[in-house]
Amino acid sequence: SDIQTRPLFTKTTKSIIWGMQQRAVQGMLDFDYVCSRKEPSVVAMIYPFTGDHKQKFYWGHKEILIPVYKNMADCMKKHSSADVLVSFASLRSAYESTVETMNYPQIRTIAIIAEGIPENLTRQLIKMADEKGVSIIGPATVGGVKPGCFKIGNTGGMLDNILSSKLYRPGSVAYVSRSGGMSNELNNIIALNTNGVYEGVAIGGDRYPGTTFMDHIMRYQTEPDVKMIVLLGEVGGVEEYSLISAIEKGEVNKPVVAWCIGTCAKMFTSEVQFGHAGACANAEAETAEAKNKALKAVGVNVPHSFDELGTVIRDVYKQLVADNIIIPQPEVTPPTVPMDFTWARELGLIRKPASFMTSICDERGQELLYAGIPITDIFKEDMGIGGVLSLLWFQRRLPKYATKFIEMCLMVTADHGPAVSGAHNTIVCARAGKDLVSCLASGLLTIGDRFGGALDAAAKQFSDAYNSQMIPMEFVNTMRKQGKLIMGIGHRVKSINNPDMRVVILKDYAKKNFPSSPLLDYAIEVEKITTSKKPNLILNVDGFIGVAFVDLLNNCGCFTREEAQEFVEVGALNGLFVLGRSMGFIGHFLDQKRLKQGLYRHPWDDISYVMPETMGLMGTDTDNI
Ligand code: Q5B
Repeated sequence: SDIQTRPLFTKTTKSIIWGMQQRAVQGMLDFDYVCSRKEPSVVAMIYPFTGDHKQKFYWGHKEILIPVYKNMADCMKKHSSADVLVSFASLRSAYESTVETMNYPQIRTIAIIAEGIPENLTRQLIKMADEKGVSIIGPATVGGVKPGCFKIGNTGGMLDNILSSKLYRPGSVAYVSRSGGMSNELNNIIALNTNGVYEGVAIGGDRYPGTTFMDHIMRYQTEPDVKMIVLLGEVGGVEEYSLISAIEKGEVNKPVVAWCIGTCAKMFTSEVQFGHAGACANAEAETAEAKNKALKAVGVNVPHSFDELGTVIRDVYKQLVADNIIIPQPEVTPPTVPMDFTWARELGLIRKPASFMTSICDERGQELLYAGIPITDIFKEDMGIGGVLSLLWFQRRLPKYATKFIEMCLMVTADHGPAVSGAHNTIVCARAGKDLVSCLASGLLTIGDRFGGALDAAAKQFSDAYNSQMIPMEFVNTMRKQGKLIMGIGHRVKSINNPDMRVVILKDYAKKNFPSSPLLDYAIEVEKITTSKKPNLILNVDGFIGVAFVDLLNNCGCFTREEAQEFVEVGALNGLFVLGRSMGFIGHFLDQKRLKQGLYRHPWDDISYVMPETMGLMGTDTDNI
């Protein structure tokens, strides 16, 4: 047949890949590059599940783009010189896509990688391929390799393997095997014992391979550069007998080394089915032992065991060299292909400073870790939100009373009605039709010195005053003299006569559970002075949490003073209000959506329009201003 006479691959073979197999394609391109091919062997990809686009690959050091087509017809039309299709289609779609491929006469060779295609479908494919003169390699195979010319998909493994098996340049030995895995072994054995592989095909382990041992052996017989043939058969099937009869008829007269795997089957008392679908002896003649014996009988070089295969191959090769049939050529160093970054790092060949550092959470292992503690332990120990927050924010397992205090802070700050600045903005934003994240962000961005964001500044001001041993009165006076507001003091609606129950609850808890609370005591003294001036100048919720948290950090025994101070300086405490109030803002967003509130427009009568022009006009009459 056609396949027995024409070369399947040349130095200019162009192929199309069916399936989004970037790694395999990159492997083929790297192979091409080390083979010193002028152009990549992959010209396009077909992938029906995305639109037409381009994928980036490396050609040596350079980046190249390979087009991906949704539609096979478009691909074939644009790449009419491609005559090989490597199909990575799944076992479900391989039949259909192969039938479709055979509608395009430009494709002469199809490699089918999928395993498990129903045998009746494979037989239909083989029939169609025979009628159309198409060669099918596979199914259930990695494919094959022709050093210096073409590599099907992942055949030959990674680049280091290709280099060590010298697959970048042709040798004189052609092989055929069933197994893809064993073909890699053959690449290695042949490279170690001869001048290398000329071509190798793994026909696949199914009962009905698209092309047979003999298809390839006959091609090797006609190819002048093939000087010896290696066959790695296996238990099951009778194809090895076709070789025997071809040798007997003189149709194959090149030296052949052969071994059928599966001789160990005789050690089993029952019938053995090996990994390949076809690897099962249905008659005595199909056993590996019988076939090895028959091959030997017609002059094939058959080792005593697989271990001896390399030695026998070497002996035959040496004889061919001695007879001047093979003239070993000087080695040429192949071009260097840059190593893949991830692979180089895996091998420990390179190091790279990390762009990011992180110390709170590690999701890479089997289990998520918060500050080194597995998530299952966090639940087992019922650490709660306060425990999680203490790990992620403070990298410590804080005592139970502290994690409970954190949770209480989040609870009391969760919401304070729709009228406060942040909630108002969230509501206006929701009514303008924005989404949850935008509305939440709008509310959060309102948090600042005057509204909800005074915790850290309060902690700092009070700590500085306390640490410099200012008495409360001196602190209040100094701040007034400097014209500065005391952060954490004052409230729009709460006052000494209308106490803020949130603060009352927290104060009660802190007094009962904290080991000591010197800064809180100090702030309460300051509050006595400010409220004596004006009843609303209370220690507000921001101020309370700010100072109480300093006491907690300083006295819980988990931090040094410097560490505690650093948290205040970086602004950790405002985080408590931000986190707590996020609950409320999200609530307001959902509420507005639920109530189907339309666009908000502020009423004119609530805005005093003071135009610069008006002021200018009135400038002559100051009484009007
Ligand atoms: N005076 C909070 O002011 C407010 C003084 C002060 C010394 C002070 C004001 C303030 C510091 C920042 C702060 C957090 C703007 C507040 C929060 C969360 C919330 C909110 C909610 C929630 C209120 C009247 C007189 C003036 C002022 C003097 C005022 N504050 N003196 N130190 N800190 N505080 N923010 O009522 O002589 O008459 O000119 O900025 O801690 O945001 O619920 O609403 O959960 O959502 O507008 O609780 O205190 O008072 O500015 O008219 O001042 O008191 O100098 O004196 P008011 P003003 P004078 S908690």
